[in-house]
Amino acid sequence: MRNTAIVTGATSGFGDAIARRLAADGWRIVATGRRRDRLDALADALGGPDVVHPLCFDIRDEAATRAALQSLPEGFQDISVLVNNAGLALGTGAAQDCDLEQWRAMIDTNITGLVTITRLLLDRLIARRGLIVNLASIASNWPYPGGNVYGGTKAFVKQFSLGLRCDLSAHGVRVTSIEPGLSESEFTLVRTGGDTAAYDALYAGANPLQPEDIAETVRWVASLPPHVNINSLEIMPVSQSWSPFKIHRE
Ligand code: NDP
Ligand code: 8X3
Repeated sequence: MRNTAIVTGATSGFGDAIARRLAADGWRIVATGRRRDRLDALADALGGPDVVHPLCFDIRDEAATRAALQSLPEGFQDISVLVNNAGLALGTGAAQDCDLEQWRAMIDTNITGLVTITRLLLDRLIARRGLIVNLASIASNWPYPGGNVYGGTKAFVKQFSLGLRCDLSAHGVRVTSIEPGLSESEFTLVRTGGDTAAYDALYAGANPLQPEDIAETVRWVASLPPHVNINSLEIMPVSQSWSPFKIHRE
């Protein structure tokens, strides 16, 4: 009997690669996202309904999230790994120029959606002494211009992960915050509203992380012995490092 992992945001980027990598390791996958055609294609690619169960819902919608989890067929109900990957950034502008709707969408997705599905699955994860892997970001740790609310949501994800550790350690549930840096996916197209020139410029010559790099990290975390917890893991491409503090002069 295969163990079951749920991967949110499995329609592209990290989530798609994580689902593929865990399935290759023998996991059953519950794959979530809003784009049903991509979920169905992923299921077909990974061996059909015995291996992947697609769940199409908007993670910002609590009722839809509850209904989706309640609809899981036998064989996919005993979830022992939750990969909280669904998330997004919207905009790169200074706070004073930002659209409040975009701020709300990031908070509703990256914080409220993540917290909701986590709470709804905690009993199952405790019952199976499971694992929660949360996709935070280098933006959890380092501020940058235009990062404002996105960075705030990812700092929440990291701190929520560490807080969960405190509450769940007595139940044998492991929690890991993964904090990737520059990574090539649809993330930048979503953030810029489909600006392919911005996408090309960001990644040009940078040899960024690829979704498969993050998927391999998640596979490694999931394969560790049950007494080992990776608390947080910051990952950058070699090309990315730090700059000096900036100083604004009058
Ligand atoms: P992608 O844009 O490629 O994938 C994002 C995924 O999230 C998609 O599957 C999308 O599915 C899902 N998603 C977004 N909003 C919702 C929603 N409301 N309901 C359900 N699913 C949703 O980006 P990445 O793979 O790069 O990003 C994955 C995670 O990693 C995010 O949390 C991101 O913040 C984080 N991250 C990304 C980095 C990067 O540079 N790429 C670096 C560090 C962290 P759909 O649209 O079908 O609903
Ligand atoms: C995505 C990485 O640096 O664009 O979380 O915030 S960054």
